[in-house]
Amino acid sequence: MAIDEQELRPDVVVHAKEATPHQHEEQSDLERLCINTIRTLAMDAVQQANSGHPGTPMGMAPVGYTLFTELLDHDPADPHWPDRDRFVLSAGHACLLQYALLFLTGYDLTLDDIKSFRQWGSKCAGHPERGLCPGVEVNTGPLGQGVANAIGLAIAERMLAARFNRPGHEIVNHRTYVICGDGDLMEGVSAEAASLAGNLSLGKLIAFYDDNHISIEGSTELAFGEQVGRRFEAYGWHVLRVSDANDLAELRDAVRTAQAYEDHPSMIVVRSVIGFGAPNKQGTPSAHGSPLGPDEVKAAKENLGWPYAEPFTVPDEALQYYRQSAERGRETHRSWTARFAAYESEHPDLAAEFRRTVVDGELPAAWADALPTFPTETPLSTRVASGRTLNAIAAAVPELVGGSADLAPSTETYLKGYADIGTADFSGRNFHFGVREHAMGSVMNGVAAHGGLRIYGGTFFVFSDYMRPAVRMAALQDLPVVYVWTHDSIGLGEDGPTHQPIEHLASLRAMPGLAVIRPADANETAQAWAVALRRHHAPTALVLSRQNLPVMSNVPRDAVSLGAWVVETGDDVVIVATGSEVSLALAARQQLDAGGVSAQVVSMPCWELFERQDDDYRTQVFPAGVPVLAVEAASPFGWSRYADDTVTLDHFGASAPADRLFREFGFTPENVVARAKALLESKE
Ligand SMILES: Cc1ncc(C[n+]2csc(CCOP(=O)(O)OP(=O)(O)O)c2C)c(N)n1
Ligand SMILES: [Mg+2]
Repeated sequence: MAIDEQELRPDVVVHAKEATPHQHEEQSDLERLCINTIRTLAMDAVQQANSGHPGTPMGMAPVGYTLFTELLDHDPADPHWPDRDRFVLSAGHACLLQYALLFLTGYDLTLDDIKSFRQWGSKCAGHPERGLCPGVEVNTGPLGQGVANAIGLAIAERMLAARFNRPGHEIVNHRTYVICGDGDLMEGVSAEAASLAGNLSLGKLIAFYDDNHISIEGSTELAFGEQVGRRFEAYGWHVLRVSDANDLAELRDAVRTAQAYEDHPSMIVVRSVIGFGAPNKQGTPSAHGSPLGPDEVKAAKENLGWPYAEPFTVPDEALQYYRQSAERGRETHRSWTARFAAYESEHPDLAAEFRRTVVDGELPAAWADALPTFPTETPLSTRVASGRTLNAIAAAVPELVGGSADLAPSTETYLKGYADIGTADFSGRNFHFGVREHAMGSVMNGVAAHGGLRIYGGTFFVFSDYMRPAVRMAALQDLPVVYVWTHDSIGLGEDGPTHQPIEHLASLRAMPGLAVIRPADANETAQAWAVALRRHHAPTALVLSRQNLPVMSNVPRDAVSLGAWVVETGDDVVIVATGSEVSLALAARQQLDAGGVSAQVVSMPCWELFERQDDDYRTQVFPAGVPVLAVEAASPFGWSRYADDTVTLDHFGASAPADRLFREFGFTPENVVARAKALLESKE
């Protein structure tokens, strides 16, 4: 049933009266009990924590119930089973919906975990956390990103299906479900990603939109009166509508229809009532994000026909039903294991490859032999060196896939000789993310969270700002994604200050868990890729030059993994630089030498990795008592950690050829020499 015009009334306002609960004929007593178990757990947990969001778990409880007991192919005993369906609660604030369902269906989560919701050490954190709570595929909470993560998960499924399935052997074949709310769909990132998903004709993805007409400040009419379903239809999604979340028959019918359409993603717009059952608060923002209060909890339980006075009551019949429902997924898992064994005997090499990439997430043996060494004769930009490295290792690392936000020719991110990922075609390796940096970052997170692929994404470094929310989520979740950020400084020249990063290095270095690598030349760049791919549980940023840089001959094999290394030794002063400024530091060293000053030049591609080195190594790089001058065409912020003075930029750039900008802003050997001498004098 396609959405029809009359059903979409932008002027609908929910009145509490309209939302008065009724005993739905469509629900059996057991179904109602099971659904109300979610609602009461959510109310009680928020009440106990005195913090949290009861409203949406209550409103969407029937959807969660149907999804977890009838739709999801999942095995609570093995949350990592590779062919499980994926579920993302993009509306992460409603996490009690997910926690209740994970506990009830038998994941390694107890009622005590739910009782300690939002407390120190609980698996039930304030928002769902991957790795902390079994069954949580991705961290959600920053609204909108979960939708894009789900799209990444669904893309990974199609890509792995294209790689591994063979006639008669469908070993990758699962769906991705996402629950999202008004806030998710107000956020641009969900629109960016949904547009991409539509363009890819990404079937096997079903989104439930919790159309409750309420967000924190009041009715969604305040800021979000559009016809969301229409918008998704325009993106190329199938849009279906369920007029009442409590109508399980309508819900099942919509899901069946959505499942049957595998040629496009589906959105089921579910009209629900936030805080359903709470007589004085349902349908209003006061049910969104604070405890209902003891009186309202009591009234809600009465209103829902809940006979148990004790908080956190889980009726035996309900628990039993939920636990039994998991048998369906367990059976699917068992049959998958048997099917995988048959696949393994017919296609042993593919099965081994599946185990290596999807199950173990390991790199192939000897892949690093494919890493190139660049000759010193020809200067090369580090972006070109990155592109050549990628292409050199592509055959050896088949799980390496990626693309760019419409900048592949500039970011050098294209894998030559490999197909594109296009409409309903997922056999290739090159993504076209479109000009959608935030979605690119979030889709990358979904692909990485799925497992089986190593993904990179590129854009200009200055637009890392547009990706940053997703970068933070990658770092928070230890996801092994690689950012290829080129045009890394005023060195990009003519495009001017809008395109010239200044504060980006400093701000990204401040992000826990992210390794920011700014290689000085082509050989450091090849090593940077090796470091990035070996980081199986953390994101890496490669910050690369547009302009050509001299290629060094003496880069040791561990130059990048150590974070910093001594390019030339010296006694009087250390000049530490990164990226394009390393060659500048070397030129300054020569002039200082002629003037009788002995300078040590340090290339410091990665602060984060240097911080892990022992004191011995650190004092080789920065000998005690020797003054340090840092040279970097970026903000000085942070350099006081290592340096006594800096040649840096504490203002924006300008539009001009790069050479002129470097001269105007003091990035010349002469100025570095003068500043080094001044530093030495100040220390005398
Ligand atoms: C990016 C982002 N901005 C703001 C918030 C804070 N926030 C949490 S829930 C919410 C309202 C969401 O409304 P909706 O999705 O309709 O959820 P409902 O009130 O229906 O549960 C806001 C603004 C957030 N979590 N993420
Ligand atoms: Mg809402």
